[in-house]
Amino acid sequence: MKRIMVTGALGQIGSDLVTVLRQSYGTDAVLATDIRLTDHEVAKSGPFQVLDVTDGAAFYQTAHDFRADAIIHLAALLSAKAEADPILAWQLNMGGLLNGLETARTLASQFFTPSSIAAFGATTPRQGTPQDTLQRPATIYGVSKVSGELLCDYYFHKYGVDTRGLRFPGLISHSAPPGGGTTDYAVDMYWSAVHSGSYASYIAQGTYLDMMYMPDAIRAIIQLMEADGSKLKHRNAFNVTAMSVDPEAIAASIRRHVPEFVLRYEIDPVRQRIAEEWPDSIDTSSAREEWGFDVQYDLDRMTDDMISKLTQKLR
Ligand code: AKB
Repeated sequence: MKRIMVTGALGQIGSDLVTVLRQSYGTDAVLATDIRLTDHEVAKSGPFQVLDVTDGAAFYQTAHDFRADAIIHLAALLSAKAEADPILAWQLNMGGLLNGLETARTLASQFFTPSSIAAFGATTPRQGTPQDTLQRPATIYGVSKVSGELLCDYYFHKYGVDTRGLRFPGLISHSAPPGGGTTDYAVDMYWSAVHSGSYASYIAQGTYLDMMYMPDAIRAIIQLMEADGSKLKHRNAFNVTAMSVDPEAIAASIRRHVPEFVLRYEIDPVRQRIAEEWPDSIDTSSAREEWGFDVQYDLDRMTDDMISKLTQKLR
């Protein structure tokens, strides 16, 4: 049976992913790790270990002791937080990744890590952004994502490590709040719609970004990890998305449930600049052709589920 170790497991992706992995592979077959122990359900519902991914010896020892066949490395600083502390971003995002890859090489484990639409830049085609294209990002987060993609490909070609990755758009989830991203305005908008009926967006009207609902992101990770490696022409990392939206489009979708919802704008120049560097909509044909990527949630279906789940939480 496959044994999977997850880093950054108490974060936005990890919280949902570990729950689904434990349902599919068995509770004891999935080790959740994070920099600190909190009273998070994921830490209480199965194996959990505190791990600082920048400590290479600890990374290796944890994976070795768990006998991990696969490592899903999620621990990283997101775009806005990274821009506020570029040195820490580089040390965590690249140092942690290198430790993960070295561990996977030594233990012959499969290795997954997410990339992001941040790996593109202002000179990348903005509409229908191809899988293979110009990648010259100007944010430290973007620089770490492109470097990470290249490093993962390097480990695959040089050492045969089975590395796989996805370029995630903004991910929207009702179960865990995001931390320090640029696309997080979308999640905040849903929370605010249910809690207060109004929201001040830090991203401007007309700024289109790719987004995806968390259940589709989790399915995509598992589908790619289970895909036949011999059929993959790309590895790090595949373009994936479900929708291209601006704040007004999300607000209109929310108003089908909360008609009085008010959307205002208080633009944050840092996050607006980051968003303007990212594509409007990316092309997912390589992911569809090479391993059958598909999604179940468009904007309205996602909104229906988000509003229903968040309203249940309020009761
Ligand atoms: C962020 O906004 O930083 C992330 C991402 C798109 O990688 N959600």
